Amino acid sequence: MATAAKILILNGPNLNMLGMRQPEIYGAATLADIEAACESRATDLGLAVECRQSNSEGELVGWIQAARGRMQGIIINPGAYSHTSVAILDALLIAELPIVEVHLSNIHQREEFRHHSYISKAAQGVICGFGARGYIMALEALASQLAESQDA
Ligand code: CA2
Repeated sequence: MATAAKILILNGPNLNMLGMRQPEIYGAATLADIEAACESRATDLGLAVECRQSNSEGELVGWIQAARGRMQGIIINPGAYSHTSVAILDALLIAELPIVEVHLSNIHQREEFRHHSYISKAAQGVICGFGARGYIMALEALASQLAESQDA
């Protein structure tokens, strides 16, 4: 049996606080809930996931660099670094992997400074506004794309 494709799921600053404050914006699920749901859906889809969260830009860059050649895709919610980080953008471009950017909230309905994401330039697609379900949608998108590329 072929080994399962591996997807790195990265969450940026403050997302470790999910479920504790501002549920009207970010939902009631904790990061542990989201990661458990991703692990379960990934198993159904024949994928393996590695989930990591950091409040540090450098740590996120290090994990993206390490994913090159080891992972088959990246799902990333860069949190506030979406709106500031050329370093994370560059790391994602270097990774040469399919990347899906996820935001829990619809960043386009929020303050103007959240409307632009540096990360989107490296992303194949962006999912925002669907809450925790966005991560599952991202996994499903990568699974069908990986299956298509294996068939080709
Ligand atoms: O909507 C998203 O997923 C965001 O990436 C979340 C970031 C925000 O800076 C982006 O503009 C959009 C913030 C994450 C903060 O998470 C919190 C968790 C619990 C309580 C308060 C904030």
